[in-house]
Amino acid sequence: MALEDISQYLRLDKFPHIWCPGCGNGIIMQSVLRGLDKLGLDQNKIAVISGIGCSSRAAGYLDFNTLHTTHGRALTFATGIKMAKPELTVIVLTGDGDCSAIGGNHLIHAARRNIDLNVVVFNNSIYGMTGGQFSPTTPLNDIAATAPFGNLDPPFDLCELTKAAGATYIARSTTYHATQISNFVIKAIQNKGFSFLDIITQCPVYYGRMNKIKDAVDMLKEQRDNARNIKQWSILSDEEKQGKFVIGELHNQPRPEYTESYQSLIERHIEKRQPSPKSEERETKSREE
Ligand SMILES: Cc1ncc(C[n+]2csc(CCOP(=O)(O)OP(=O)(O)O)c2C)c(N)n1
Repeated sequence: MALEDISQYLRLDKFPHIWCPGCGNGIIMQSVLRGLDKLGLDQNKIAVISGIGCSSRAAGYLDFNTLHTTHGRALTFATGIKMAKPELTVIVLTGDGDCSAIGGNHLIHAARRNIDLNVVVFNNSIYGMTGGQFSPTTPLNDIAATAPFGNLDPPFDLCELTKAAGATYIARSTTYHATQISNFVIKAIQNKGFSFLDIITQCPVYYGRMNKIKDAVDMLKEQRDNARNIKQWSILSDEEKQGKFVIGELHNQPRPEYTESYQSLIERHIEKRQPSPKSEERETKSREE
């Protein structure tokens, strides 16, 4: 099947991109665009916000309203934009470090508010841009530039974290399952509330090399072999779950969205302050006197 041409969403003058050979970031970026293309949204009504990191460079390559902000602060800028212009579809492209280390606080509070943002985490389990330091999603005992003898910090499950914090749509996929990513992007945007997509991706140059995985293809094969759909996952014992992870739509439970609640608060307040006919009469009288 021929794929749709999605070049109208790219700033082709910004290419070549900075990503290393074998990096999964381009697969995620393309899958996001394919989801957006299927939705047929007005390109000028989409805002893409990112922080700092290899993954966050994606915003610069996309021809929407874009902001490439500061490390860990993508969600704060995105929140401001959504509050000021709730009619926009706001997408946050971020890394595991950007959104769950320095930006972890903003992540849980944006989820708690259920503000209508669509977060796509390029989860490569490492700080790619700065040379392979461990991140909050680096698996236990894996090697990183800052953990040469193995990582001692137990990793976050970002889907469990955002579920506990209050996100209303949560899904996980991998760069091996690219078409699934596009479908989740569509569902995320259709959810009126905080949507969170945890996309497992490969960093062959830092993570792969330090952990003795031969190349990007082997990393993709690991994703294929270790991913379990929800049904398969549900029958595994804790022991069988070791080294594996669940992919699929993990949570979909709508509740009131923040910008809508904010708008109705304003309207309720204005209504309360409407002058009653009697007080208007009194005012006219006092003006006439
Ligand atoms: C305030 C601040 N602290 C630290 C940095 C350095 N820095 C830039 S990107 C980055 C980590 C990026 O990791 P991640 O968000 O996982 O993205 P990746 O590069 O792996 O895609 C760090 C620590 C910075 N730019 N600003």
